[in-house]
Amino acid sequence: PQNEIRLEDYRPTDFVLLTVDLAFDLDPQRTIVTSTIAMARREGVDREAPLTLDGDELEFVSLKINGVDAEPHAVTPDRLEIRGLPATGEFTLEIVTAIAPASNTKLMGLYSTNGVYCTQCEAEGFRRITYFLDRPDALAVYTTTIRADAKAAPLLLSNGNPVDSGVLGDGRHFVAWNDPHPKPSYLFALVAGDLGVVEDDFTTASGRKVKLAIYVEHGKEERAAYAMDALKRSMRWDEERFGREYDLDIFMIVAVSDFNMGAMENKGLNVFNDKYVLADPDTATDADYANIEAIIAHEYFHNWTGNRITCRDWFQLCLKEGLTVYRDHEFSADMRSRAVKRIAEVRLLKAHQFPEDNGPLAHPVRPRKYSEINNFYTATVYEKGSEVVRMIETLLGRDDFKKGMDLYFERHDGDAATIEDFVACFAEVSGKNLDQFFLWYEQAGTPEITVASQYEPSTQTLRLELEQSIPPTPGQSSKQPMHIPLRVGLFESNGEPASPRAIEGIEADGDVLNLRERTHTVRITGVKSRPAISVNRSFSAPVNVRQQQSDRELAQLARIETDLFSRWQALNDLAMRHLVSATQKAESGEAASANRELTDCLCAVLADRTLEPAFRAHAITLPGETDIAREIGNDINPDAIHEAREALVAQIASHGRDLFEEIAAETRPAGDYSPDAASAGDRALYLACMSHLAVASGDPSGPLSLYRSADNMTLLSGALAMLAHRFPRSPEAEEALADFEARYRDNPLVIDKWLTVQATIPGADALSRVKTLMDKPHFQLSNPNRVRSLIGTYASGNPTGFNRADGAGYDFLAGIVIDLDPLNPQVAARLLTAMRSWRSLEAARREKALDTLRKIARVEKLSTDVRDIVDRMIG
Ligand code: BAL
Ligand code: ZN
Repeated sequence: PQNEIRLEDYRPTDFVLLTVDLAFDLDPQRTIVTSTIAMARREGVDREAPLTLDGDELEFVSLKINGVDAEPHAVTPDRLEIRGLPATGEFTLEIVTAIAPASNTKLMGLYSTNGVYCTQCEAEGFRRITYFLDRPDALAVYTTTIRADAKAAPLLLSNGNPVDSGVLGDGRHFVAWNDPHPKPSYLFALVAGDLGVVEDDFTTASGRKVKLAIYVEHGKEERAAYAMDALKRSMRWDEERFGREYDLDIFMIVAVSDFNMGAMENKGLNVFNDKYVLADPDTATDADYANIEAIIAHEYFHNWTGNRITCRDWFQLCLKEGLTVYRDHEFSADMRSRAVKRIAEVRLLKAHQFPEDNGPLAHPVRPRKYSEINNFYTATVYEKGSEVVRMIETLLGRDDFKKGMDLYFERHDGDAATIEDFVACFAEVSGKNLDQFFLWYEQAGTPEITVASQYEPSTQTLRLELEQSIPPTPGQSSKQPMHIPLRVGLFESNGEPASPRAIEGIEADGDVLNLRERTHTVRITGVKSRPAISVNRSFSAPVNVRQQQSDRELAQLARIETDLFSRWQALNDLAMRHLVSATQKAESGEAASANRELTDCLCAVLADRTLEPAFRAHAITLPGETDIAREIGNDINPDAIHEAREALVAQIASHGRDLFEEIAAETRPAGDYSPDAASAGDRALYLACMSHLAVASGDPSGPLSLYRSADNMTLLSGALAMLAHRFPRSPEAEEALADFEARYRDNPLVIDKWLTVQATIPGADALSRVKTLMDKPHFQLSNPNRVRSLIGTYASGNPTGFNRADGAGYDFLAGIVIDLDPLNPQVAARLLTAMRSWRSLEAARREKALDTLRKIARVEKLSTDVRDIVDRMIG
């Protein structure tokens, strides 16, 4: 593979950075960057060793060494090599480069978006600004001076605290910033432009007053109120839960409309995709509010997990990402319902990470090699990385976990650390050996645990045979057994939790069984009746469980489990089982049979008013078509899955019709909109009922009147989706789609919802719809949000529409990827990952998908991003 970088090749830099002074003379076409770096040769390094700095598409202007003009030994847009530097002591380089923010379509480095200059430097964007040691272990204190036209850019922001400002000639002005905390270049940020601001303040636990500012386009200030509230709650929570205080005088967030990622945690100056800042009831759904809360928290939490303690190298990405996702999950669980949050997390993990782990792009949570680091900002590094941290908490218990985190913060503050450093803190405070556990970072693939059970009434003994296996993944054909913390619950025939006398054959800690061997035979005594067995409670480990269980046993668990997550899991398993067999029937042309056990069970949960509405909404939401495909595993026919799922939805809708009427009446929203979790749960349940009622009646007038009367975006977009998906091309659907477009044509973020709803209408027609929408003025290939909303959701959220039997969906995606690649390779590569499960399709589609991938691979000038993905996918 092209330019493969390997973990084992890591070595420290030959030169160390001391301070970095940056001066920007901003101009859209030709910005001049003067970088003055104080540095020194590292002790013990060969006195002749050259200094090689990274660049990317840079124009070199000049070099000075210790203030004297100098010539580089070699210079290209991608690299600057300097020889003859002093053998000992400090020296200064002054490097001048020229860049063109207005023509930077890759949105990496310094670019302009809607008239605002902004930067994105993670992972390797800083080298698109100036030649540098652009790697996470090269830390320095930065001072940044920004000079710009005062009218075009009244606002000049960078990391740290403002230290100077003034007026220059020619209508220009300047602001200087100093960031006292040493940081790597990927955390550098600059923003300049004319923006509105919302200001507030926060007093830290030790009594320091911090200024808070959120910058948005003029006129959108009111839509930043929820983000500000979420920020203050995040700051307080990190103090209370982890003892982490903020460390600068000012914390700033800037919302921009062209952004490759969701957001970026630059020190003191977070830059956000505006989708994750702007919200009001008229334009944002409950899901948008929840995402804003989570992402504001995530970026803020990076201030400690990522910024104060950063990564030694990019292989350690999960050190900051997995841990920070774990922290934002815990924050949301504390702000909302813990069980419902866990269900949503696991749904997301299974929808995104499990397929990644089971396909050609599978990689360990800490990869050992990469050729393009942009392609490793994955569900595995983030979501599985978070699950691994959660397992450490499960193994240690909350107190020791907290002690381990305290030690990590204390010992590594200011460091560029490794996963070994992190795990060692937990081993040390708990005295536990985590060597085998470390395999979670090193072995890819979702472990599978099979559970067989036998109950002997005469001895009141339950025997469990537990076996773990981890499927082969690219580059890892055989795996070692892992240390898996598996929570197991037993429920006696009277529905009460069993209280076993003893557990033998495995190390048990409360309800956690510590699997360490390939197989364990476990004897549990003192179980008075044949129990229902609940495995992987609260999803204690990111594994697949294969268990011999009757429908009756699952239905019983769905009624009696005390762990709410596991109640949902039991229901989901029951539904999944039916859906898999119904898909097989659909493939062979058999009609779907009714499943009373399942529909009764779902209705019982729906009717249980002691359960929170958000949980009941999850409970009656069947596994998605992609989930069913994952469960089936191979020879997937998406049309058969769709048919089977639709048949079950119809059965549930008609069986539960009266109940849906009743619950819809109880949860019908009244009063002013509030984004709190309880109100959102009511709306989720109400919409689920309305959707089933629309199916039961076959009549679009219900969703249309909901659409017409909706006074917030959650209900409005919910009704729009019901109309478009359930009654495509009906006059009612057309009316609502036209109305929505007319109402929100000036609000691109809301138009994104309109694009998504149409891109995900099931069936082969989706492709022509998507093509038509691409010609609308709303769509721009240069804007990542538009591309993801229309093409991304078509390719990854519309299994029947995208996996057309004629392969036209794949060819369409390939065309877009090839067109987009020269403009924005990062987004192009991400789009292509929608095809990562191509090998599990049935033979005809598989052939077509492979043809398409080969077509892309034959394109000569592909970016490293797309080349890496396509090569790994073909394998
Ligand atoms: N560091 C990239 C964006 C995020 O994960 O917060
Ligand atoms: Zn992050």
